[in-house]
Amino acid sequence: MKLDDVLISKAITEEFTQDFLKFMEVDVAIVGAGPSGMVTGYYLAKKKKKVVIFERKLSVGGGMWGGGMMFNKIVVQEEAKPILKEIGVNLKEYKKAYYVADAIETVSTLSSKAVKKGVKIFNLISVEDVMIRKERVAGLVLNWTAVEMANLHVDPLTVRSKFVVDSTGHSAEVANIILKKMGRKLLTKTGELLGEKSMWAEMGEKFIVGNSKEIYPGLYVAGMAANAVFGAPRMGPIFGGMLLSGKRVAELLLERLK
Ligand code: 48F
Repeated sequence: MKLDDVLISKAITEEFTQDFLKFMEVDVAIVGAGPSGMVTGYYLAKKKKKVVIFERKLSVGGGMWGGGMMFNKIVVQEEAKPILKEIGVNLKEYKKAYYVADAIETVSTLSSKAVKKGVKIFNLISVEDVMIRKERVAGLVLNWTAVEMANLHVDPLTVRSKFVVDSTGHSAEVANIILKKMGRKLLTKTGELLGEKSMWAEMGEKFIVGNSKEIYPGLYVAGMAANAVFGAPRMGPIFGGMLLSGKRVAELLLERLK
């Protein structure tokens, strides 16, 4: 078969553009394709919601690839086992109620299942701002990560969504945008972003699901960002809370989208 270089280029350009146009107006726009964001997306797409995830980096998976200190195993507790079972990740019971999974298998299986359920993931795109309409978050403002890295003076583009999820991990970037850029209060005790506390697996995991909720009209928070917003501890390489948090936010959003 004779290959035409330009035809290959046209295929990529046309198909990407079609996808990008299709996902410019969605039910839920998720910021960050770490474990919590991908689980949120998976459970929303399972119920046929239109979901897009924007991921700054080349790869999805956030902080999961490296397990703990680059030993690429993750630990999950009993409560999160059903999520990994449903997704199809192999688990080994290490001690009663402590399960170990391969980090690479977990990220690759989770991203594959999310995408196959209908979640659209755009990588290499950074969320740099939000669209606020009628005192609620109504979409995201995007730019290429390469533009951000090179500090180029290029204007962004905007997508509209019924809801936004901040699953950007420790940096809680969307929450920070609301606070710093808009100067508006979050739905926390003080209205401020309370900041994550030092590592404590038990407490971090205990609080994360309760912290996974709406933090500004139209904006939900999932994963480590939830503990950062509400001043709870980080939990290190136990990932059950990330998965449960993602599922919780999907459940809350499914109620709102009814
Ligand atoms: O950090 P990350 O994995 O978040 P998570 O789902 O999981 C946290 C754990 O990995 C770990 C932990 C568990 O004990 O504490 O840290 O809460 O994934 C966050 C993703 O968001 C992307 C970032 O590149 C990463 O892949 N991200 C962050 N800011 C932006 C973004 C942004 N402004 N635009 C797009 N993507």
